Amino acid sequence: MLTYYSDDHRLQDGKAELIDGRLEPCHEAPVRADIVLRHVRAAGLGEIVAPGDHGLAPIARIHAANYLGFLQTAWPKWVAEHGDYDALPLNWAVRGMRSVEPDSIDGKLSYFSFDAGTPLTAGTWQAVYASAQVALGGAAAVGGGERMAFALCRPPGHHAAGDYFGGYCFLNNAAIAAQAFRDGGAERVAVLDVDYHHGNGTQTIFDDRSDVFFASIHADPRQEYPFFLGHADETGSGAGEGATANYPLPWGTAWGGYEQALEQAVGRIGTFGAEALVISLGVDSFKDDPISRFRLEHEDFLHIGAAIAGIGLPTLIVMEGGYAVDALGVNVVNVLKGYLDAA
Ligand code: OKP
Ligand code: ZN
Repeated sequence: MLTYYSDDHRLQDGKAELIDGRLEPCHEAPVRADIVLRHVRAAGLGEIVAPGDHGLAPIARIHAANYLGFLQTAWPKWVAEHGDYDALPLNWAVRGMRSVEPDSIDGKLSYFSFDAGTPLTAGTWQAVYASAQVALGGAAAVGGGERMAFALCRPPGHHAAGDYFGGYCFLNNAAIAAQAFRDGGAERVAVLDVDYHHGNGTQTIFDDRSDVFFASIHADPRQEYPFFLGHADETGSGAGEGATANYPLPWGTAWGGYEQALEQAVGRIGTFGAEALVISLGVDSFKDDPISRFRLEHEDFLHIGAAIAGIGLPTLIVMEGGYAVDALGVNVVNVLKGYLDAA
C-alpha cells in the first residue's frame, strides 16, 4: 500500500482551543501525524509518497468560493486588527438571527465557523491546502488502480462543510477525495466515517445527493459534540433521500455495540453499489482517548480494517481524529494491517 503525506501539516500548530470551559493546548497537534508516520514506517507497510499539487480546482468542487477566499486572506486581516496571535471565533448566528456575511474579520470568523476549538493560525491555509492535496494524491492512486491507499491527512476534515470550519477541520479532505472519484469517472461513491464524532461536514455536503452515500458511526449527538447533527433519523434529503445512514451510539460503547453498527453500515454500502470507497478514519473511539467516551481496544482496530476490506471496493483511507497520542500509531496501523490481512 501507499501512504500519502506532506510535512506541511506542521504549519497548523495552534496554541490553544476552548474546551470544557478552559483554553487548553490544542489536542489536534503536529505530533499526531509524526507518530502515525513513524508507526507506518516501522510496520513496513509500504512507501511514503508526497502528493504532488492537484491545485485548487478539486477543492473548489466542494467548498464555496467566498469561504476559500476567506481562508486565504483571514490571517493578515486578523493580525492587522488584533496582533500576531491565533484567531478564534467567539459567537454565532442562532435561531432568529441572520446569515449576512459581516465585513470585519471578527464577524467573518464567526460567519465561516461553528465552534471555538479550531484556531486559525499563520500557517492554517498552507497546512489545510496540503492536507487536501494528500487526500487528492491518495484518490489519484486509487483511481489509477491501487486497491487501497492511506492519506495521512492533518488537519482533519470531516467537520468542515462547504462554507464553514470547526472541530479542528477547515477543508473536508474526505469529501474532496470522494468528489475526485466522481470526477474521475466513478458513478457512485461511498463514504464511511468511523471517527468517534459525527461527520457533520461530510453529511451536509452530500445530504441532497444520490451519487454519494454517507454512513457514520459515532457518539450520539444527544450527548456528544458536534451535538446538532448525526441522529438516526437523518437519512438524506431531496434526491439524496436514503443515501445517508447514521449510527449514533451511547457513551461507553465497546466493541460489541460498535461491531453491530459497523456490520449494518457495511451492509448498506454493499447494496448502494459504489465503485469507490472513502473511509474517514478517526481512532478517537479508543478507550483512552482524552476527549472521547467509547471503549475500543487496540485489537478492535484490526477488526475495523478487516470489515472495511470486506466491502471489497477500491478504498482511500483518510486520517481524521484520534488524540491518545501514545496509542495513535498503533491504532491506525492496526486498521491498515487489519485491512491488508483481510484483502
Ligand atoms: C475532531 B475530530 C469535547 C469538546 C470537543 C471538538 C472536538 C473535535 C473533534 N468536550 N471539541 O472529529 O476528531
Ligand atoms: Zn473525532
